[in-house]
Amino acid sequence: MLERLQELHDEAVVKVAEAQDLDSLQQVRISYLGKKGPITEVMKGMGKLSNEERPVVGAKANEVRQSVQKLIEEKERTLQQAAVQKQLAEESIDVTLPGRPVARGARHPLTSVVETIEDIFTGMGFQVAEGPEVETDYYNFESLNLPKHHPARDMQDTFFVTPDLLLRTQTSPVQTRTMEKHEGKGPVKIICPGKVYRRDEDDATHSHQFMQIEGLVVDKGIRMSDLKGMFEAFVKSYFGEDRKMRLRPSFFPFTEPSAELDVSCAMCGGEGCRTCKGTGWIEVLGSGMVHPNVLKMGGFDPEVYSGFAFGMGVERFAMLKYGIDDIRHFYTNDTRFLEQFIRE
Ligand code: 2NL
Repeated sequence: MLERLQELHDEAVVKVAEAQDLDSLQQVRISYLGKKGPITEVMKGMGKLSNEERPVVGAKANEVRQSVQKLIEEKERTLQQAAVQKQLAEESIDVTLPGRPVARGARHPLTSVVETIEDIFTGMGFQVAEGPEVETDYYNFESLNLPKHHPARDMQDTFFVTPDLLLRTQTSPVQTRTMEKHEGKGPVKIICPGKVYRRDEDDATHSHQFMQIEGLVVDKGIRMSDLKGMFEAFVKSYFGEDRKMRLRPSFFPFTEPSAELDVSCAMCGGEGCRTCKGTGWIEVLGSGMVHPNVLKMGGFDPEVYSGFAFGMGVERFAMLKYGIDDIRHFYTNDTRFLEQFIRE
């Protein structure tokens, strides 16, 4: 019996060593230590033994049981650890792998231009003012010295919503609204960026919706030289120190006198080329001294106050800055166009 027990022990040692996973180890446990296992069988037969033999065989049986039990437990721990290691290896994340690229957005070029111009003017003490895109005939035309049937209204073919409501054709109504709020007391120093609308056929240089930035300064003693000095600072800041500027007489119903601002052509340095149509100059904005009627309608006494105003097309500035040849690129949302403005 002692030999049989030793045999069983040695067999079990081999079986435990062979078990490759927890399931087969469980099978080994059942077959050797279970109620119907061979060790139990041997122990059942112990009744037939003599009083001398019984404790010896009993002790051996227990020893074998405990030894096998211990081996199985050790093996179980090893297999469990191996299983955890395997799972960790399978589920591990390689933190050194490069990430999947994320599609980056870009500021729209018109937004960039508006922000740049806003920064320059706020740096000179201007406030940014905004107002409605659906305007009354009064604020869009009347208050700007364009009474009904004034021929200059033809210059701006208009989208009407009702006979009295329209999509603003310029941002000037924001300026007259701001003047009203000041109740005749200066200074007013604002720029008004925003969308405006005109009934134009869309083509490479025209759009029925575009963006404008207008500026207005009203105070006591404002003169044409103030307008010129401010333009000098603006041109240097936006276009660069090396650019020259000039004012050229012009006409607008809301300013008198009126002047257009030209900047020397960056392409040819003022020599004359295709971009500047051989003149050496690029027209960038319209301006002038605020017409006394406009001051009056804004609630200011033109005998006491004076002012200057200017207006520029944002698309034109962006086209000059980035060399864009078709205004429609700004509105068609072609990502191949927009992606070119992603900054690192
Ligand atoms: C242009 C010319 C201009 C103004 C806009 C203005 C506004 C008020 C009073 C007087 Cl409230 N003037 N705005 C003045 C001169 C020119 O715009 O060619 N814009 C694209």
